[in-house]
Amino acid sequence: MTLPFSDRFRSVLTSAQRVVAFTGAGISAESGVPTFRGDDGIWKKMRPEELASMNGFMKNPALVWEWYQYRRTIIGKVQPNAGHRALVAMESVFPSMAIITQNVDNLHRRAGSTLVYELHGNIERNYCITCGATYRDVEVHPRSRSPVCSSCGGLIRPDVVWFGEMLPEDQWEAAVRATESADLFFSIGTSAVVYPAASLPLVGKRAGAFLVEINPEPTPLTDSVDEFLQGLAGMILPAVLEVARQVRRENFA
Ligand code: BJW
Repeated sequence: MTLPFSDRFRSVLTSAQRVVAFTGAGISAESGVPTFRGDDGIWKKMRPEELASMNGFMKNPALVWEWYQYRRTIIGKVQPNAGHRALVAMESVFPSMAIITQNVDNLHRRAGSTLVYELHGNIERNYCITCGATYRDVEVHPRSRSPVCSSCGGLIRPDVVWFGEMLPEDQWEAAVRATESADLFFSIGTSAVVYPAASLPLVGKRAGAFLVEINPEPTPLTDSVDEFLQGLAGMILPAVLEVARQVRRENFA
């Protein structure tokens, strides 16, 4: 696929050393994982405050568990797609490449990316809200409210970040550090409306990064980016990889 990349973007691809890919639900859409917002998004049918908040969980843990177990089933069946794989392959061009993801689906790690910061947790982990004990697999019985902790009897919840909750400090701080030192920053498949994660692209740009957005639809970020590549991540990222390899070959030949 040949895309009309600007000369400036091609030049940044030639010289960039510190590259960050900031990803959202859109990068996993082509694997078959539903996004949150938009016409086909899961929040067209479900209310986020009931399913992705501590209040919602305390009111109806069984409903929240049903939703997460449903999503786990979907995620367990899908595979990383061409977009995830292109980001892995980019490590051969940009060895210090960092992925900052809002996704909880673990697909970047499953694809093989080396450095992945997870801002909103990981759906494969769970923890007890009372004593903090961690659990990998939990059994959810259809008639129980929620799985409970074998040490203290507290409710177990998925290890994801809900509205009104702080992001994991170590992941957030490492993500900000990578963003502030990036010379090329990609914002991929995110509606860029959920904060504080959505602040990162402009933090990167203010610190000097060339900002590229990949999305089939414009977002609140689009007017501020240096390059808007409109389309599917699974089509555009392999094209970016190809051009990066080509311009670097030409430059170092
Ligand atoms: C494709 C594609 C293809 C489709 N290729 N692209 C200002 C400052 C700070 C905080 C706030 C603030 N204003 C409001 C807040 C609070 C709140 C917030 O941001 N709310 C906004 C919605 C208004 N933020 C929080 O509460 C956060 N915590 C926090 O702020 O802590 C401090 C605090 C503590 C206490 C009190 C007050 C403050 C926590 C946010 C946690 C978000 N959690 C979720 C759920 C995670 C668990 C789970 O998965 O179940 O994270 S919400 C959901 O949204 C999920 C996502 O990671 C996140 C972002 O969604 P994303 O990835 O952008 O997906 P979509 O669906 O929105 O977009 C998909 C995009 O892909 C679209 O653009 C498509 O076009 C595109 N696309 N196919 C490329 N093939």
